[in-house]
Parts: sequence; structure tokens; C-alpha cells
Amino acid sequence: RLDAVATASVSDLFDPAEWVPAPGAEDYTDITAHVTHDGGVARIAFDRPEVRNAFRPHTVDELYRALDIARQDPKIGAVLLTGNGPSAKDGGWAFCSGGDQRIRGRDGYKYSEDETTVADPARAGRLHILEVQRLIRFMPKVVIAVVPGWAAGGGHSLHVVCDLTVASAEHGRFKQTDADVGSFDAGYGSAYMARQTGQKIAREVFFLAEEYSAQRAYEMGAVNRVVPHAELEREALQMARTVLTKSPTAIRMLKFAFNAVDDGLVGQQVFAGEATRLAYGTDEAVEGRDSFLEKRDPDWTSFPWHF
Ligand code: S0N
Repeated sequence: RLDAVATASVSDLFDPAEWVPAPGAEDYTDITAHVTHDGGVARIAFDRPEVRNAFRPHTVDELYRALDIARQDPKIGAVLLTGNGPSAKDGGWAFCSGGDQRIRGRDGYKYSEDETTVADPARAGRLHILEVQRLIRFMPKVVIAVVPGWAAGGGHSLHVVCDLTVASAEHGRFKQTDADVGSFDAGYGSAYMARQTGQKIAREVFFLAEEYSAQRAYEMGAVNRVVPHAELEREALQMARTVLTKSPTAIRMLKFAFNAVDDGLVGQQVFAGEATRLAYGTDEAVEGRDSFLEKRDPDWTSFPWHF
């Protein structure tokens, strides 16, 4: 398995010269995870091309784990989220086609050992892809959706929540099928998309569930770059490497600032936590701490009331 994740067999667009397996990669069955040789960029990919990279609960567990490892790795500044391909069955490409409809039950997604029969009652009904969305949203690193084919249903929502999207000119396709299959992402997938594209376009995408090319998605404001298929991962990696040339604190504060306006008090809390962390590094905050520990009144006289 480790050999497989380390070689070109991962995906036709995967360049084995750029990547080494990420920590724990050999344990994954539904995704692949790699990091660049310098450890600065992670590549995490759905690895179920025969079902257009649909996710089952197990896929989501692995995806969450791989993203969380990237979140906690102090060297990683950017993450490429993509889908391996093409499908050996028919040559089709996909980023992700959302929840695996074959195992969806009345009580949510079945979550048994083989994920085809009996639901584990404790885990049934969990739409934990939403936890992945929040992880992407709140991790202080730039997450780039690299779309080599279909982004459909919950896969469309994942691209929406990523910080940037780069798509294949030839095979990139966008379709929000939720209403076709009695499903709905009434959070970031829809309302946040409306922030990106405007209400009329987002409502059209959800209410009509039509197919859009990468170029059309770019014109809508939902995609940053459309590049030739063969260049897709190279371009995405270059974007990630450009991010790595920036100040980590600046990127972190900017991401949380972009988020805050749409995230209510949670957004304010995340941004404020960063402000507090920065403030702790000042002499002023050190004086506050020391005065308490030394059981004296704080002396603020050397700290001006800035205007
Ligand atoms: C992606 C589409 C448009 C591609 O069409 P194309 O190229 O014609 O290929 P197909 O022949 O249709 O597909 C090839 C093979 O792949 C299987 N397949 C594709 N997608 C899925 C899927 N999502 N689940 C299971 N199998 C899939 C096909 O069946 C085919 O297999 P074979 O060769 O054996 O016939 C097209 O495939 C398509 O429309 N796919 C379905 C997209 C979809 O509706 N996805 C689900 C949408 N909902 C969610 O994702 C919800 C996720 C979620 O957890 C959630 C999150 C937030 C809020 C709510 C929910 C919730 O669950 O409700």
C-alpha cells in the first residue's frame, strides 16, 4: 500500500517526483495523502474513482484525519484537496460526487463494518462531512480544491468551502445535485456559495441542478483558475508554493478575517483568539501577567493609548 501511494499509480495527474507519503498514509483505503519533499504542502485525494470519488462514512473519517494532521503540522502552509483518476471503468474524472448514495438509508448513511448493510445506531445519521467542511473553514492554512472532473452534490459543497479552486479546462464539471436526490446542504454549500457568486446564480445552481463547465464556473466567480488538464496539479502546486512564500501570521489572520463576516460570533471568536495570541507577545500583556504574579498594581504608563 505504501508503494502504491508513493508511485504514479495514484492518479494520472500525480507527479511522484513532487511527493512523499504523508504520516499514516499507508493506513488509508479511500483517500491518498502526500506531502512535498520540503513538507510545506499536503496533497489529499479521494481515491474512489469508480464511483466518481463519492464518499462513504469511512472516507470522511479518513479525510478528516488527514486534514487534521495537516492542520497540526507546523510546516504545512497549504493543502491541495483533489480526486484521483481517471476511473478504470470508463475513464471519467472526478473531484468528488458527494455522499455515496448506495449506502444512504432513511436514518442517514449506513455505518457498519462493510458499510452496505446494518447501520450502527450510534453513528447513523451523522452527516460528518459537515465536520470536514468546518475543519477546512477554520484551519489556518490555505486549502485549494483541485478539480480534475466532476464536483457534484456534497463534492460541489466541498469545493465551495475551500479557499481557492483550480479546475481542469477539459474535464472540470460542476453540478449541484442535492435537490435531485432529496439532499440539501443548507449551510456553507449554498449560503456561502451565494456570497461568492451572488444570490441569483447560487439559487440557479441549486434549483436547476444543471451542469456547468469549468469556464462557466470561473465566470460565475466560483473558480479561481481554469487550466489545461495536464497542467492542473502543477498549477495548483505552484499556487500552494506561492502561499508558502508569505507570512504565516498574515495568511492566518487574513483567512480568519475573510471568514469572520459570515461566521457570526464563531467567526469573531476565532479571529479574536488570534488577536489575543498576538497580544500575549507584547510587553503590555507581559506587564499585566507579571503584575498579577508579583501581587502589585499594573504599571501601564509606558504603553500609549494609540490613535
Ligand atoms: C457525478 C455525476 C454527475 C457523473 O455523471 P457521469 O459522468 O455520467 O457518471 P455516472 O455514470 O453517473 O457515474 C459513474 C459511476 O459512479 C457512480 N456514482 C457516481 N456518483 C455516485 C454517488 N454519489 N454515490 C454512489 N455512486 C455514484 C455511478 O452510479 C456509476 O456507477 P456504475 O458504473 O456502477 O453505474 C453523476 O454520477 C451523479 O449525479 N452522481 C450523484 C451525485 C449526487 O447526487 N451526490 C449526492 C448528493 N448529496 C450529497 O452529497 C450529500 C452529502 C452529505 O453528506 C450531506 C451534507 C450536507 C447536507 C446534507 C447531506 C446529506 O447527505 O443529505
